Amino acid sequence: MRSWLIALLILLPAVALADPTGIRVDHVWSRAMPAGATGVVYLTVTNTGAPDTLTGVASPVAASAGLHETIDDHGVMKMRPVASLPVVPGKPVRLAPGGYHIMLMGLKRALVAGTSFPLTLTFTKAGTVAVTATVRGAGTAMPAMHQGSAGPVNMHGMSMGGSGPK
Ligand SMILES: [Cu+2]
Repeated sequence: MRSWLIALLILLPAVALADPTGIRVDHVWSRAMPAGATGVVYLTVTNTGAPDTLTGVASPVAASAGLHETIDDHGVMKMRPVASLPVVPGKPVRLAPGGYHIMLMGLKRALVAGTSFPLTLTFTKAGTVAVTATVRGAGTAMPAMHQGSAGPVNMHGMSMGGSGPK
């Protein structure tokens, strides 16, 4: 009886913090970037509730933010905006290098390794979920497309201009 009570007391804070919608976001990380550059955020979304959809992202550190997908277009790696991402129970959605990611356009301040910054994700059912991204060093397994000054800029000019070669 007593141990049952203790267990309940230990569990209570966790229950209070758990999102009733079943959406959980973790492993939220970013890369060190100078102010004015394009930043990137990776994370994992798990859902233990009803099927939901990730429809938007925002962060006070960037002028704008959006969901992106890296695709292999006949051997050429490109990025394109993604309008929404379904988050189905039992199938964690992993935003990771080489696949889905969050792009931070127009960084208002430098992202310094070892620091963190806030980010909000918007879901159709769960609404707005606030998370914290941890900044890792720039050299952490960075995909080629995000390297150098020309990479991200050219990528976005190509993928967003909608005038790519047919
Ligand atoms: Cu991107």
